[in-house]
Amino acid sequence: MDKVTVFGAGHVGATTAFYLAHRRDLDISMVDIDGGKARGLALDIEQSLSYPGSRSTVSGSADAGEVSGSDLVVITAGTPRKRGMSRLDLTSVNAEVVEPIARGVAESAPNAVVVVVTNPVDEMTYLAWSATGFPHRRVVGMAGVLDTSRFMNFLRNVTGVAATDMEAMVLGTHGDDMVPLLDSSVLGDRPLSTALDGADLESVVERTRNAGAEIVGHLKTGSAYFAPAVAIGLMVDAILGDGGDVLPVSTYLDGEYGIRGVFLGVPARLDRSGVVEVVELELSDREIRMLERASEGVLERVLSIRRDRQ
Ligand code: 2OP
Repeated sequence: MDKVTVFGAGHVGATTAFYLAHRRDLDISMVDIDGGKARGLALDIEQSLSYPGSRSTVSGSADAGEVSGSDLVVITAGTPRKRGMSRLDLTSVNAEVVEPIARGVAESAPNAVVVVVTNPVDEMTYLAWSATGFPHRRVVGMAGVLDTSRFMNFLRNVTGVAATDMEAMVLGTHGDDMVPLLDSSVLGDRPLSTALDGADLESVVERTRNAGAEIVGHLKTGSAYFAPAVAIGLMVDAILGDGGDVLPVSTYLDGEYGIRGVFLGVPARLDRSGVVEVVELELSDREIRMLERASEGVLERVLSIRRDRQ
């Protein structure tokens, strides 16, 4: 059975462990600085598996060494946003959490694929990659699947078209430089940019960009977790299922889309080795320009994090 370790037993980590335990037969370890919380939630999750018939096992601990032997690691640990905060406001506090976890993963689970969820995700993915010393392909960030899921949901609200009849994708950063593909996405059998009128499309894009903040605004002290957990589940399926699925993920670009040296949301083919290839879609000029702008922002922020942490 594959072993997955989830760092963080907060809402995102625990919901992810629950979803994964039901979805696939896995040996799941949840690690949290609050070991009691991780243990209690692990017991609860494992006790939910009998009737559905999942053979997964779930354990919880404060010991980061539990990651040993993991095939896949999901890092959700860190502080979530509170009302009025942007994801970038979390940079320094979450860097302190993600870096040591990543170093521990490199030591105890040197062959694992790492999925980073902690925000700001594109920057934290870079930090995790550099702290592990792993090849780029084995460290990916989760954002595009979540943002695309939200985008499709808002499109469905406006048009009534089911998500299964859309081919849509959101690339770029998990933040203000999110790039919902308007020219390259298809709704039914029409390009998105002609299927909706300008004002409707603009409001769907705005709502997608602010979807995380909208939820934080309602919850006041936490952020979303159901849709993030399902998005993580899709990535875990793609990686452990080894089928070469293409998903939008934050991955290292080495000249693809004309961008180099940053982790950014683009479509990538995933298997058990991580990212097999970045898939270069034929984007419109404006989509490419938006991706370039997004990459410049991430690069600037990563350089400033590196300066701060030297
Ligand atoms: C969100 O967008 C938590 O960043 C995550 O809801």
